Amino acid sequence: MNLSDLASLAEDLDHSRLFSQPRERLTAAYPDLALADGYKIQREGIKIRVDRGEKVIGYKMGLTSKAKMEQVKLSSPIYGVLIDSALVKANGPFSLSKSIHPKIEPEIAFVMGKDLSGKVSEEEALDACEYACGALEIIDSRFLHFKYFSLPDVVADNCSAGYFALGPVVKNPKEIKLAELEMKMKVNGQLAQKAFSNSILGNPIQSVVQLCWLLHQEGLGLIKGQLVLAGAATQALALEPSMKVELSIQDLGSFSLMVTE
Ligand code: OOG
Ligand code: MG
Repeated sequence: MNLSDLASLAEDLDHSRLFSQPRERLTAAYPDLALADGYKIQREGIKIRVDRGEKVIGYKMGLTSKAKMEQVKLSSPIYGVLIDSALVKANGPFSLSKSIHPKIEPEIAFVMGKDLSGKVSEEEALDACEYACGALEIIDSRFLHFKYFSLPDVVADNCSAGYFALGPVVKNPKEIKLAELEMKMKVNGQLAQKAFSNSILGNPIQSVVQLCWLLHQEGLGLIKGQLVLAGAATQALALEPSMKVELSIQDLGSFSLMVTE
C-alpha cells in the first residue's frame, strides 16, 4: 500500500474516534494489510493529532499478559502511542460521552528518568525508570462491536488507545517487589478482576524492555519524562454508567474512577 492510502485510512480512523462512529475493520477492504502497514497507519494517525496541537507523552504496550492474549485471541505484544489529552484525573469522573464501546483494564505505568533505546536488560530498564504507579487504561476500539480481527487492524487503531488515569502513589520500581504485586480491580465495591503483576510478561519491566526493542526497529527510543503503560494484567471489562471502578495495587495504593454518561 502506498503512503497516501495509509494516510487516508488514518484519517478515517481519526474521524471514527472524534465522532464516536465505529467502522468496518481495515482488513475487510485490505486483506493483505501487514503489521508494518498497521504501524504506518498508527503513525499517520498520531501525526494528524500532533498537527492539531496534541502532544505525544509516551507509549502503551498491549497484549503483554496471557489474560489479554486469550481475550483478544492474538498473541504478540504490540504498542500504541499515548497522547496528553487522553490522561484523565484519578479519583475523578470519567464520562462515556467521547467513547464508542469503552472497556477498562488494570495496569502499571512507568515514567522514564532517562532516555532508553535498543536492546536493553531488565536492570538497565529499571535504572532508566524514575518511578512506577498504578494505572487504569480505558481502551476503546474504532471497529464495529469491538471485535478483534488481526494485529494490523488493532495496531492501526493505535492499539485501542482511549483514555487512562495514573494512580497518585509513585514508587521507585527498584524499591518495590515489582513482579509480586497483587492487583485488584473492583466495580462498585465488588472484586471484578485480580492478578499478580508477574502476569505482565513475568515482570512489568519486561514491557519496557520489549517496547525499547520494538521502537528500535523504527529508529526510535524512549525519552526521559515519557510514560509507558505496561499492558493489562487481566481481561478488560466493559464500562457502564454509574460504575465506580477502583484499582488497588499492593505498595502502589488505590484510586478510582466514577463512570458517568
Ligand atoms: C488491544 C490493546 C491491548 C493491553 O493492555 O493489553 C492493551 C485491545 O485489547 O483492544 O491495551
Ligand atoms: Mg492496555
